[in-house]
Amino acid sequence: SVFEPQTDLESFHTHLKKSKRVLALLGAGLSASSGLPTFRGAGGLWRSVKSTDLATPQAFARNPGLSWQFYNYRRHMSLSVEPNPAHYALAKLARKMPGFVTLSQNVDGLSQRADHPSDRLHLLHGTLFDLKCSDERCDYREENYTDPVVPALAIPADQAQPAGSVVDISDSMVALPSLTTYDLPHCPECKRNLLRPGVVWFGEALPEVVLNKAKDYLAAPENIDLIMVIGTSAQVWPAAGYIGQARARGARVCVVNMDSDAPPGGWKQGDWMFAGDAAVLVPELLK
Ligand code: BJW
Repeated sequence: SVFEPQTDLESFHTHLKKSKRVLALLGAGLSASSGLPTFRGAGGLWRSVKSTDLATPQAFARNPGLSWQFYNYRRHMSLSVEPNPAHYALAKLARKMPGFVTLSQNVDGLSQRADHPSDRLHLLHGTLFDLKCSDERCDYREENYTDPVVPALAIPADQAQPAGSVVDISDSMVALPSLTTYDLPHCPECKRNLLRPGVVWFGEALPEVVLNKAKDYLAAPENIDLIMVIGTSAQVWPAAGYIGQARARGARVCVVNMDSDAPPGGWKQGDWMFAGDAAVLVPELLK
């Protein structure tokens, strides 16, 4: 494109200081240095299946046991790691700036654990720690941090590692116990169907309350000063579309990504690109 993004902290700090309405769009790269894998690229395979192929209603219908192994493991890993300095820096900005809103694609619960104010943390793709009935006609939902989610999904301990470590069942060379439907979590309300994780799979609608929060923020008469696009490949919709919508309301775009050629829809004058680890860069940017 005609414009090269700015890369200096100073011009970013100057703009942030003047900003009143700021959005952050978060993706898996934010939690990478906490030790959680991203979806695309290295680490995006789970037992030689693409993680994104497991994130579908079809994968759950075909093999609910494998799907639950995947999600129970992700819950365990998410609970085992800690928020990193970027999660804390974003939470701090949210406490300081009433016009700051986070739209997170992450389901790992790390922003919540960093004390991000919940009224301005909108979870576009749900969370691993909500469970709901897999039958849409049943409205059962619960918040659930039990690890393992049911005893049959307990991950074997890794004897070669420090106490508390589990074997890496994302590696297809590691044997998985075989499961029957009976072993999986069931809905206590309809007592017939399986529970499923309260995340948004491909082809499913995002939570209506969350869509409405984003829509209201973008429709407000006041301009948006800035959107920070942190650790996301911005390939998944409607999340990716918020970048263009924020631009249309006047926002400058600041991308923080390990991969320096990840411009979401090309650069415009006044944008920033900070290439590197979000856990290092975001605290510098928000200092
Ligand atoms: C670092 C780093 C470090 C690494 N520091 N950076 C319009 C056009 C085309 C298609 C569609 C469209 N509208 C809807 C669709 C269909 C579909 C879609 O978007 N498809 C595209 C892939 C083409 N969207 C949907 O189906 C959505 N539903 C919907 O729109 O409903 C209505 C409808 C349906 C069908 C048709 C039309 C309308 C739902 C999307 C749900 C996405 N769900 C998942 C799984 C959640 C559950 C789970 O966790 O298992 O969400 S998929 C997966 O991708 C997950 C993520 O939140 C999401 C985004 O991934 P993210 O976070 O960007 O991760 P990566 O791995 O892609 O990128 C990581 C980045 O970090 C990289 O750039 C690295 O470089 C960087 N990085 N380490 C900084 N240390």
